Amino acid sequence: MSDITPGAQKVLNLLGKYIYEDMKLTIESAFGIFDYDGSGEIKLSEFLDLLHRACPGMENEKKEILEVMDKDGSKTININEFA
Ligand SMILES: [Ca+2]
Repeated sequence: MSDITPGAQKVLNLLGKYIYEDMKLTIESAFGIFDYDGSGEIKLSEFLDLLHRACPGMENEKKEILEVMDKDGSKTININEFA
C-alpha cells in the first residue's frame, strides 16, 4: 500500500482503527462480517459501506482505496486483497 495518497492512507488508518480497536476483530472475522452474502468476496458496495462507517466523508480517497484494493479489477475484494 505504498502507492496511495496521504488522504487515502488516512482513511485506511481509520478503517484499521475501526476494525481492530473499536470492533476488536481479526482480518478473518472482519472479512466474514462484511461479506454479507457469504460469497467469500466483499462487493465494492459492501466495502464502501464499511469505509463509510469507519470514516464519514473523504469520498475521493475511498474511491482511490477501492481501485487500489481490487487488484484484479473483479469489482469484489477477496481475503487476499483485503489482508
Ligand atoms: Ca478483486
